[in-house]
Amino acid sequence: DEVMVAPLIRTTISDDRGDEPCYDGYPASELINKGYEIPHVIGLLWDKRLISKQEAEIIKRIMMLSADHGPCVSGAYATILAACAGIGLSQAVAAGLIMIGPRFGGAVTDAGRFFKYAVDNKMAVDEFLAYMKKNHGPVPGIGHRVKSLRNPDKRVKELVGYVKSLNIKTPCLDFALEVEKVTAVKKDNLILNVDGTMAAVLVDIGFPVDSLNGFFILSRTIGLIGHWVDQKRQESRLIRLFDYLVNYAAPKRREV
Ligand code: Q5B
Repeated sequence: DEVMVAPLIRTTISDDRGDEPCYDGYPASELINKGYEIPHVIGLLWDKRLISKQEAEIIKRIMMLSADHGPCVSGAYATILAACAGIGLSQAVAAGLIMIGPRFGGAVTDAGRFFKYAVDNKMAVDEFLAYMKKNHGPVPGIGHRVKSLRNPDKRVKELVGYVKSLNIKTPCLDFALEVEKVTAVKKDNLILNVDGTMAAVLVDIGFPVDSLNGFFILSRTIGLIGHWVDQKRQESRLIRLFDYLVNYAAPKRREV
């Protein structure tokens, strides 16, 4: 006898019940055989649309430029620390991913949200900065620990230059660059950073704000896996901080 049950979940992006998965209706085999690439799969699974060749090229460049930024950033460092403690790949990568947040790498969504808010509401830069200061704090997508006007971020220049060369409308990117002009004068490391640039470009090509951190998470996972494999290959030892790296400010040993 057939029993009717209410569905437990509802999905609108993929279906694996045939002989292969379909992404938003497109069979994976057709996508691979007809010249589509990873950015197209992202477009189908994150935004339910088959993106254009030009949009795919922009996404590919974003991913390549943000795949890794060396061992010293919070994410890579956490993965390396975990790898050296003997932690397995998925957990060590998860440790790195957990670091992606409002200060490091995870400012893409909010940068996109606020730049879009400013553009949609036709805000002037000064008005936007005052609004952010009053209501939200540091502007996501602005500022970098080591990059500055004197030490520019080549990734940002490259992406901006490429997108600008396409002669497409980029209201968010244009606004973000105007914001940088004001903030970087106040303090020279308050530049438009990689999170903010990705965000503005991705909003300009129509990606939903909520998907934006996904671009950093996905790309940086490539680097985090690399760091784990690298430590494994070197048979690296457990890391323990040296005392001289710590400012011991606790009270000196004393009698009870
Ligand atoms: N101030 C990124 O700051 C950082 C301000 C600001 C207004 C701002 C900071 C920030 C927004 C979040 C963001 C993405 C924490 C960064 C990334 C990927 C990466 C990483 C890598 C990679 C750096 C000192 C003074 C204070 C602040 C003021 C700072 N930012 N004011 N709007 N946005 N940005 N994150 O150096 O008066 O002295 O109290 O939160 O977009 O993560 O390579 O490392 O690929 O891996 O730590 O590129 O900018 O300075 O926070 O001590 O601030 O500047 O209010 O003012 P710092 P702080 P005051 S890209």
